[in-house]
Amino acid sequence: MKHSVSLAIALLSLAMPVDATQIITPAEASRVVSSGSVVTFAPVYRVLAPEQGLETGLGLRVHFNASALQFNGVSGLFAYGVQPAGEVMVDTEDFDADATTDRYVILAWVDVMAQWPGTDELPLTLGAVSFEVKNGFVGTTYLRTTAIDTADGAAFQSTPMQLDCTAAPQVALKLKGLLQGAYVSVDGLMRDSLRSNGLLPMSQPYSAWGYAGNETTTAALLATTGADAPVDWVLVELRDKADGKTLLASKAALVQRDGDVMDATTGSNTLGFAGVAAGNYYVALRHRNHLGLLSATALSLSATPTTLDFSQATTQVYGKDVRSVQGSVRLLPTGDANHDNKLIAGGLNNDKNIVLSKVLTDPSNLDIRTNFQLQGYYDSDLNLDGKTLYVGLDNDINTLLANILLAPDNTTTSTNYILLGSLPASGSTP
Ligand SMILES: [Ca+2]
Ligand SMILES: [Ca+2]
Ligand SMILES: [Ca+2]
Ligand SMILES: [Ca+2]
Repeated sequence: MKHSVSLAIALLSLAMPVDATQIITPAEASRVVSSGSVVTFAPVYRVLAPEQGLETGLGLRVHFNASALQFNGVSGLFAYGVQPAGEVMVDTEDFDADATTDRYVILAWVDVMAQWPGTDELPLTLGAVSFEVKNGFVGTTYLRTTAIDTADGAAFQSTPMQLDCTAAPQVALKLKGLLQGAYVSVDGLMRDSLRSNGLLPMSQPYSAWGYAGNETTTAALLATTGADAPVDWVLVELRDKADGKTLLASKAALVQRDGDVMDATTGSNTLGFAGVAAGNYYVALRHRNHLGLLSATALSLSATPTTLDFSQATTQVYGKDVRSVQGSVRLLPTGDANHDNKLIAGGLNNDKNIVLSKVLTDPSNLDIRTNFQLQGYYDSDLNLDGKTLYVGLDNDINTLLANILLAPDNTTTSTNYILLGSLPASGSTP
């Protein structure tokens, strides 16, 4: 391994085009992370060069602070000319002029024909260097890159990645819930049509509810397929153990096809609530157009994750159990297009008309047809298939109607029945 790295360094000393500038920037410029979380540093390569940007290669040191970060390994290295990754070295010479970054690892690519990187598709992500934030480290640290050799006039520029490390959350939760609108019983999974149609927003959509969080997700997580593919954004709330109404903390997250709620940024199925002390809290799971649920009792939450699975029949919920029954699983009922915590199909404030008016008033529905299909990420898309549809196959109304007609207390099977959600109102939001 050492031999290859030495070879790489030697070969990089060969002629480089005069005035070439090799540039490394991190895929993410900065991140807020907590103790124990995994950080990926992905160097992105560009070049400013007179001769089509072709080089003999690139040798990088990735510098880090060993008091803050544990080096985990390197994966997904750009293949052309890649050399085996070196072991962790002590930065005695302080190549990056940052005394706090006391270690480095070497990544190197070499091409004796000086055709590197062998592609003109720049910028190029060179790989992923993985670290874990050490327990107990709180503060700011940097991942910096320096070049092993920039011989013969080639210049090197790099931008560090900034990590702001916070204390590990004192409250962690593993939460699960299934959304009826998206649930496909033959699969036992929810559909991810919003994601696969590119409709799922990168930022949390609950600002309209007065939620001011700045959660965002990543292109990599939105590219996930299979049972862990993201279905939609949900809102998780911690409420006061005294009444279940007083909101104490909120977090927007993504729910996966199998119902696991994941951190939108890291993809972890453990949700941490920064700045919340361990203790007893009611836990709510809410969605844009489904009735929300609250835990039956205040749960004891601590740094060790507490599990709450609303999809299990054995999991009790607060108030009347309004969950939809599908075989052995339980679902958050869909249909609350105007999010007033009620499902109404006829009369004042009904959800059916929200869907109808959304379809009829869209400017592209020139003929004002009731069977118009409106593509997009809208609360009126009650089955989360990426389109709002009032009548016809896969319309957004039938499940809403069924939830009302089949409600256990709707003894007269009336379309005017109002199905009240069981989630108690908190503050200004229903
Ligand atoms: Ca250093
Ligand atoms: Ca999962
Ligand atoms: Ca409603
Ligand atoms: Ca739909």
